[in-house]
Amino acid sequence: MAKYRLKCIECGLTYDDDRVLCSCNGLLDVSYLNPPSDLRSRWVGRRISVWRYFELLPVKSMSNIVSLGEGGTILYRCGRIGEYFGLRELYVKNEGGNPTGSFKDRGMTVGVSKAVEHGASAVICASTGNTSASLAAYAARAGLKCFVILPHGKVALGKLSQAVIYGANIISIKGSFDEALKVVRGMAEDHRLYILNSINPFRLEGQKTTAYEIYDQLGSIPDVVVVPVGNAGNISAIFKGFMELKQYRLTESIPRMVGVQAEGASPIVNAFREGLRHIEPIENPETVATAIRIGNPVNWRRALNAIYSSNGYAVSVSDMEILEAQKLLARLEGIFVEPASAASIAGLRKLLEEKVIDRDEHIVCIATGHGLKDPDVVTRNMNSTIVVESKDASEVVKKLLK
Ligand code: AN7
Repeated sequence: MAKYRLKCIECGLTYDDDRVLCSCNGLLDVSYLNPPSDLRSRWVGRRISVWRYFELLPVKSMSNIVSLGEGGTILYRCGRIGEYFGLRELYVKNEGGNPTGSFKDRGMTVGVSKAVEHGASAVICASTGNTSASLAAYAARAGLKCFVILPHGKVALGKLSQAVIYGANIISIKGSFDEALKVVRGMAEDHRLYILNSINPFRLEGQKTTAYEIYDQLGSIPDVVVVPVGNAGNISAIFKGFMELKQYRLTESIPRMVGVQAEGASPIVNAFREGLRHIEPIENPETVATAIRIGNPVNWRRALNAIYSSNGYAVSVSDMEILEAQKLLARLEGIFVEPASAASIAGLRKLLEEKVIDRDEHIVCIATGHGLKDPDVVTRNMNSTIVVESKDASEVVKKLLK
């Protein structure tokens, strides 16, 4: 690991010792002071995964790593869905291939390793579902107590069952994710509780490896990367990854970063449309994509910076467009993602209409979570079972082919 420093994105104060938040309560960025100059030759011998990039991750010793084998997810070239949208080079990075089925594992392997380094005995998060599933698994792996605070009735079944089976202590609050996060931030003032929401700078360090992997898998930098946005940590982390590749002279360009939000939960898109440098939180966010049902994203400042400074864009999509894209990706490519992930695919049509992308560009959509996370949304919205009374084969065939 290279030595690093933490710097507050609000007041600019720097720290050489580890902490989660600045004394002003601002979020902290990690920057490396002396990364080795032979990064590429160190990486080539290791398989593609989060820890391939150990030199640019803030964990002090490899022996501190808490891992379930995260990262190294497949970057699919999607010719059929590309053709459907009229795009020549469309790729989907399937983060559902991670150990607990979402990109959150990239951040948790680093974040929980840091919790162990700090000697924490309990970890805590608020979550729309995937963060809690991931934290619960990594806490179990590390032997740490885990508390997750969830918005009551708004977490998809697959995610909830993961938190239960991994042994997390589950607290359900009658409120939104944004309210749950506020509670958790208050609770984390007790230093026995180590917070692993995306206010934690070390988690974002793990998530930036998505950018490194895309570069390694494509052998080049794509023109555009499309990311579903909720609390806005992931788009910020991926942008940081690309910026570091450029900073360390591994690449020359960065992609345009495009954020996609659900119409009922789109504070970042609203700010972008108005050309603003700040967001207006949304009081009662609502969308079928419960993972991104977030009205007051904590990483809004970083996300707007990623979008503006990469010459990127932001669009919102309706619930119907999300469900349609989820079905398309499954039926044209055999890739089953949860609704929040399908938002990045749903956004493509608008990006073409608004002439943000053109058909010859290399586009990468991030599919953030596995479809089995939220089975209800599929069975609720698609009635495709044919019920047959008869057990006679020829009767069944007759019914099918009628
Ligand atoms: C599948 O689990 O916020 O913009 O608490 O689960 O980094 O928040 C989940 C977010 C996209 C948005 N896709 O990422 C949580 C949580 C899926 C997600 C997002 C989430 P961010």
